[in-house]
Amino acid sequence: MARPPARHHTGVSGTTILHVDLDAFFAAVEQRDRPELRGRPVIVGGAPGSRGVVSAASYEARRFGVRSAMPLRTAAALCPDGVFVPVNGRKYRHASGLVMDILRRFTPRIEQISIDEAFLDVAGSEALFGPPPTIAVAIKEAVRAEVGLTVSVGVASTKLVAKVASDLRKPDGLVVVPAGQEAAFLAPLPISRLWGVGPQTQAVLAELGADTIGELAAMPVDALVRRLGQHGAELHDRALGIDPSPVSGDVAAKSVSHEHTFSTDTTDQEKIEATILALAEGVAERLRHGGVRASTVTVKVRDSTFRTVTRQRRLAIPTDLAEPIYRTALELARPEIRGRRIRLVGVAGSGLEEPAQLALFAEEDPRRRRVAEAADSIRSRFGRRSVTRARLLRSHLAAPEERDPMQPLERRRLGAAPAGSASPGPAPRDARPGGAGGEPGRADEASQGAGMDEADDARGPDDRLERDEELEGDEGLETDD
Ligand code: TTP
Ligand code: MG
Ligand code: MG
Repeated sequence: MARPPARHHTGVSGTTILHVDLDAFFAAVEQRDRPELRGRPVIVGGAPGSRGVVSAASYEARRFGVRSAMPLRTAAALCPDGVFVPVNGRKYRHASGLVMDILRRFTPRIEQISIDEAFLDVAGSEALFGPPPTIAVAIKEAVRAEVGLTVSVGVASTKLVAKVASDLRKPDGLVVVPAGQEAAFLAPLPISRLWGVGPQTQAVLAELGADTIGELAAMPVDALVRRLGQHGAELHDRALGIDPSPVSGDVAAKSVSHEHTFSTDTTDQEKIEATILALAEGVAERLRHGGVRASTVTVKVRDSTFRTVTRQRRLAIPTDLAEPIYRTALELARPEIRGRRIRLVGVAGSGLEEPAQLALFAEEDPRRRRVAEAADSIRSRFGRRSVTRARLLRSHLAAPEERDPMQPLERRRLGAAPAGSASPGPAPRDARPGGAGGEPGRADEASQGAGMDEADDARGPDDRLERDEELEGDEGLETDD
């Protein structure tokens, strides 16, 4: 795979918006789970004679003309050999969560617009993951490997064009529309592909002589406005691929989080705190790559009885550094950990703020920031695992209790502070717990210990606090190692 371009070259193309949509989603989940249904016309919605409508049709069923929202009876008439299966919402929600968690690895700038699709703005992710088409391929591969489903992806400069693009080569499609090509890309397509064009508008436009998007773009705006009012002007813009709406997702409202389920419930304070450090590092890294800072830190602790508590605190200064996140998380978690067998811990940063808003705030220790940025840049050049805790250098097997002793060379390279040191070392990593508590040496060990990357690499599903909370008790989401 091509080496990611340097940060200052990124975003030049401007085509940083991805639209990702699962293929025949509900039907694909059924085919994944029941191999005998693969290659067959699968219709999700209920029994063929029942009164409901089709939720999803596999691509095999679509050849018979079966479509979503069609009465099941019609589907049965069109496709008598179809396999009709009931809707299993819980299963689809679980699969959807796994996919969204994969997308969140690539950027916190994600806007989920339905159960099976989302927009991403990867402008801040190129240094780490490569140019947007490379990210699209990586997403497709990860979803296939980890969830067993295919997605189609559109890459473009606007949400509108990305969405049209993702739909164009389904299933398993990837369509990239280079900047400047938007209008030409849209021109031959029927107007119905445009957002906000229902059958009524379509009829009016047909009357005016526009069946394709290109014909609409070629019409004088005045004529459209006379006939359709302001909507006419908007449609004209859209026909040219113009869509100013940003990907408005997690940045304003959501959080970046990681959590870890221990392989066996534990009372080992040190192990738990080491895990919290690793989770804080993961959260901080993702904040930096998303170009945002968190103003609130949340910690989640679940014990062996499944009692789950979350505690949160606002920071005086929003941050994208591991240390303040770790320190805060630890203070919040300690009273909840003491004397209990712990099953899971999670750390989240929320109240995400963009740099523009942050000029108001004083910069924290600039040296620490430089160290964190150096680590990011090394990771982006040599891969995620080049600067991280020692255990992660070795394996994807991420159990915090697997604490391989560091090689002396690695220790030097990572610049581990001497035992007892409370100041940030010269290391290219930002998570020096410093005086955050605990005895000397413990912090250093923590830095070698657990891995947030397990949330990324081994257990996408448990990665988000919010959704997990929402679906509390849905053990489909609980992923043990
Ligand atoms: P879509 O993404 O619209 O459709 P799809 O994923 O089945 O097929 P594709 O994207 O490849 O064209 O919808 C996602 C899921 O939402 C779909 O699998 C089932 C559900 N759904 C309904 O239940 N009713 C509907 O009318 C539609 C359109 C979708
Ligand atoms: Mg879909
Ligand atoms: Mg969809």
